[in-house]
Amino acid sequence: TKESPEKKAAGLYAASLVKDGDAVGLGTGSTVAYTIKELGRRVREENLNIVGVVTSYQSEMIAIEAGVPLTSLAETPKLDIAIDGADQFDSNLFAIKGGGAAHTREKIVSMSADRFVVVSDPGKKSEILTVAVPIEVMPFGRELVTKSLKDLGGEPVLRAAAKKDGPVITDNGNFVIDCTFGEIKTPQELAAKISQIPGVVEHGIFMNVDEVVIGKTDGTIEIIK
Ligand code: DER
Repeated sequence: TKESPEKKAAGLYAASLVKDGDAVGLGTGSTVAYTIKELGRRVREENLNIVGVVTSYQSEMIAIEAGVPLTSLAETPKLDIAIDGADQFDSNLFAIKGGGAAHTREKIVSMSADRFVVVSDPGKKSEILTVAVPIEVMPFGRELVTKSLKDLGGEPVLRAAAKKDGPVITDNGNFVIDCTFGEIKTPQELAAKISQIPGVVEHGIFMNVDEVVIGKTDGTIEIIK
């Protein structure tokens, strides 16, 4: 993928927040990939002593390639910091995640951490959340979830795979439905309603973001807390 100075600036800055001895949640996507690679460099060159918990096959492959020592939530249930990207965030730091279909493990990891930092770029900042909400769904419940989302005023679309015939299958063996709701003025209310639908594994509305690091094209960063 081509270099993005904004994503790189945010990713590198977030890696600098990691301290010796930390257990780190390693998110998924192209922005946090910069963070994971930088942590690998710090492990190699600065002898940084950390362990990471990955959130997808993608982050696992990048972390192994970068040389970040890995652990599991079973061995390390309490993390010091989790770092991840997002698809959009609003003025209250509510975020929509799941563009990479990894949001279920991302939410588990981010909720296991004392501090959750989102690495982003200016294009993802929005006064009000408007992008489609990714929802991981048990295939057995797809039809019921689709109908229930329509009853909530959503427009659900089963996520088709790009290089595979048929739907995207997540790392957990499930489908993803992307559901637009127009302007999401009360994300917490919508989150509660979606969570109650039988067959929903997890939705991509995140309400636990502690800070957002926005990278700029000139390599500087802006922090929103
Ligand atoms: O799937 C996710 O939530 C990812 O964090 C993702 O959507 C952000 O990806 P990006 O950093 O490649 O934009």
